[in-house]
Amino acid sequence: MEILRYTKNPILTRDNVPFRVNSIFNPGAVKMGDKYLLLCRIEMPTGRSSFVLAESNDGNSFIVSDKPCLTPKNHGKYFKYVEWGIEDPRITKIGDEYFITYTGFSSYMPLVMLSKTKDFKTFEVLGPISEPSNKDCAIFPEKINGFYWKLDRPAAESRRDIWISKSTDLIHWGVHEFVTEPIQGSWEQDKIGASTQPIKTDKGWLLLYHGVRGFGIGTLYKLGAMLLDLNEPWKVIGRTTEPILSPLLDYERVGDVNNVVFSNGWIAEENGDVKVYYSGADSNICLAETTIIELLNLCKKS
Ligand code: BMA
Repeated sequence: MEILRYTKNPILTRDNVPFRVNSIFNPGAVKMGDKYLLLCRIEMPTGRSSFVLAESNDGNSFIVSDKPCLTPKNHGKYFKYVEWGIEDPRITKIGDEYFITYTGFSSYMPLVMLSKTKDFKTFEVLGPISEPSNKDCAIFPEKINGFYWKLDRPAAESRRDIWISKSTDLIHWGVHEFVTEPIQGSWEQDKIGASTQPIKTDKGWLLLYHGVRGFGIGTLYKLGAMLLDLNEPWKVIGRTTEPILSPLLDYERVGDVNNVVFSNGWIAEENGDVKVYYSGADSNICLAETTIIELLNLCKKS
């Protein structure tokens, strides 16, 4: 079963950006006080990506800032790892700081970068937290068994699986362990990767993930959900067998990369509602709405 799309999708396109960009897509999402924030990937006319902030009071209509807030040039001694762009931010609030994991792209190939901020105005770049090739990194919002944990997606030969590792300081990571792999013969058979920061529920950690299947001349990116054990987060205890969002509408079918729904940000409200921010065809920002209960039920059907 698919989750509900917002009727006014897409909520942001490049026409809403007050400066010249090719596209705006794949935002990280978080609530700061009463404000909904999207840290959006913008592909600049050069074809390299940076981030810009968009703000909203209701989570539906967003105003995009008048200039990028984080660019490759802000990366000082790490510039060589992000020279070709920074992509797909995921935001996790820990204490009063927001930790942002994202792809650094360069001739060294994609790796996971980490920065932090308190206000989304100034950012401290902490550096790479993986070797290449790795992407799709999401940090859990609290310590489990005395450690911070992150999910990521190393590219090992032809394998594209989700792995987990732990840390005491969010900078040094180790004890890597395999979590799960694409299900063969299904919509996600070629690659999977964590989409969003995990949300804590009393049944386990909820995670959105993307799955990819290649066919003929193209690929299809769809979204699923899984539930990870609360205390042993490397254990998958539930998983959707069918996608919960697939590219069906024109704004998901046609764009810079056709037939893609991709997400790296969602916001859980205190009442259990969940706003999933996603992009159609790598060319816009859209909203879909669900609840913790619906997601838990969908994960049960595995
Ligand atoms: C992935 C990432 C995303 C992109 C998706 C679909 O590998 O690069 O940024 O949205 O492909 O093109």
